[in-house]
Amino acid sequence: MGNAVEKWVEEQARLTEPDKIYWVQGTEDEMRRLIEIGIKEEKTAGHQTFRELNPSAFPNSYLHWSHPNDVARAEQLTFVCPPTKEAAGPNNNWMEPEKAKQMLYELFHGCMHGRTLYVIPYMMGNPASPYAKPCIQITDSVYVAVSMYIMTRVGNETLKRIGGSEKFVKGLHSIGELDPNKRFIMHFPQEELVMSIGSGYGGNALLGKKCFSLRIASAQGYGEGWLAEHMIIMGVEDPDGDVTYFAGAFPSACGKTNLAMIDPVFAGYKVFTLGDDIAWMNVSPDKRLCAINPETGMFGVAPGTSDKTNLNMMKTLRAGKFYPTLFTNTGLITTSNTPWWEGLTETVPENMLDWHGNPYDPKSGKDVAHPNSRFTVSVSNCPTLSKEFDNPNGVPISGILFGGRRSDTVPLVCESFDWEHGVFKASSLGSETTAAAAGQAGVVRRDPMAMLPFCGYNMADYFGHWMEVGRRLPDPPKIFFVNWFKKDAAGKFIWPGFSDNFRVIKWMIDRIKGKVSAKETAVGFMPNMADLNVSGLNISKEIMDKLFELNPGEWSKEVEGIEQFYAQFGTRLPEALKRHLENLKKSL
Ligand code: GTP
Ligand code: SPV
Ligand code: MN
Repeated sequence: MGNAVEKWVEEQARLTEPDKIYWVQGTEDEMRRLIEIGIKEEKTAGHQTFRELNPSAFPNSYLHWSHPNDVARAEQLTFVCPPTKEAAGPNNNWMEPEKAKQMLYELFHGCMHGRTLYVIPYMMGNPASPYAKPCIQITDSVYVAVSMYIMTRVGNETLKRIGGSEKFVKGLHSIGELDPNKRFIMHFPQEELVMSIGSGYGGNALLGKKCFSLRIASAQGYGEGWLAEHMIIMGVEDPDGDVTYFAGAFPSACGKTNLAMIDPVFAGYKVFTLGDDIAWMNVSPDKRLCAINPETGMFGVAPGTSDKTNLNMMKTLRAGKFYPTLFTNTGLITTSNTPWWEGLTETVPENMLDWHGNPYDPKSGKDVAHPNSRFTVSVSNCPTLSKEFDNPNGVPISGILFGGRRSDTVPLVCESFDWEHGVFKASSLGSETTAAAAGQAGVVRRDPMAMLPFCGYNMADYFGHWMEVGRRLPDPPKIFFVNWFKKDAAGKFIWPGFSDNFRVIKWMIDRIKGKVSAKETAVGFMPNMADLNVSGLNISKEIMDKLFELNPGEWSKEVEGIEQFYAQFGTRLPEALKRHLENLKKSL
């Protein structure tokens, strides 16, 4: 018997009984071979592992159609299983760990008959970083294996790093029977172990992403004094030549990827992308909050992405360099052999296959692409990638944004009075649900710090942890709250969004640099209208008022929603949050 990794892999192979075991090395040749395997895999009912796209339009790009029941994160089937239910908190599904494992052993037993078991050694974070973590994922899906190449640092470096140690993150994944009744994504934070069966979809199957880098890592960060967050990281250079780094949390499908590579609408500004989904933030030796992105790819929402809304992403998708680019559950224009999704062009082209692989009938009123169709692409293809991307120490964060999808109530932008008030507001963040998770879309739910589905321990403790981290920062980042998604009575967005969001980012930089004052309101500081540059926008005074309105009726409903959400945490909820809620009630 060899080292701890070999021993663990052998145990998983005895359980899952694959035909073959293959240790992934991470070379270019190997990537090609796995893609070839995927291209040859049998097609069942539209489900297709890989299909090569037109290389002159989208080089090194492949289309994937998943099983139609396997298109989003399955929050109901996701469990976090520390020893006690209290440790998991009311925010997680929990099962007694031994009971959960017994159930999983039965499901995993023999699940890889006739298949290859791929062993994928990978790092989350630059191996040179003190914050990086070595991980091993096992999977029986080539789609997952190829996705891992794009999203993480795959290769033998990890095995070297683990060496004789027993300490590495373990992820066992099988697509099983793709049966929603036999689908589970279960986390065992005490053992740094994730077991996932029955789904090949990103967040359920790429176990380094939400499962490890958020759920398990957040619990580790709680013990070790750091934060694992559902956040973008970006740098903005201003005309003075200063670069201000921001981190920003928005719930799934609420604008992170778009913001991370935003086109600054003003001359003299430049945006540098460091991450679009996950940030690990540590208090550095010089007491600044420093963020790294542990990933190397972007798993982005396709619908709505176009040359008009996000030209930088379109350039990224067309770059197709070393790493392949995957399109999952988009439509296909058969004449050009290129992917298509709602919003890519204004009208639906002819000769379209929908995401099921069926000829598209424009009169059907159905979607061409699944609303949660996505692309998987390497950050190395991104024209705005920051030169600090690989910095082992991360970048110092001066501003943190939180946002959600709110048709009403929440103003375009507002700054918290201080760190603790910011934690209060973030803990009560609400957002309308989206297609990124299975279930009803468009209903407001509380999604603190955009982490409701990803916090791997009791959220009451998480709120306390956020306040504790703030106390260790002599000059903590300013905290801002934004809402790009206010609508009028007809259901139309009243703020143009996308690159025009940069107008709000510029105000934040001015605040951080102490260049402008602000108005104090019941919910925080809001801009003096003269300081928010909306020139060239053709936006009426009425709409501007609406964007910053604090409607008493809407806010009393909001406060009720927060109270209800807080109630489930009982006495575990930090006193300071209750106090801030009382203050808010009074000042409204
Ligand atoms: P996840 O990958 O699920 O975590 O999503 P995300 O937060 O990265 O969201 P993303 O940037 O992919 O945007 C999701 C959807 O919102 C896409 O359809 C975008 O086109 C749309 N969107 C992004 N920013 C804006 C905006 O400012 N205004 C409007 N109206 N839509 C936006
Ligand atoms: C999200 O749902 O927040 C995503 C996609 O970023 S997934 O990786 O599937 O979680
Ligand atoms: Mn996300």
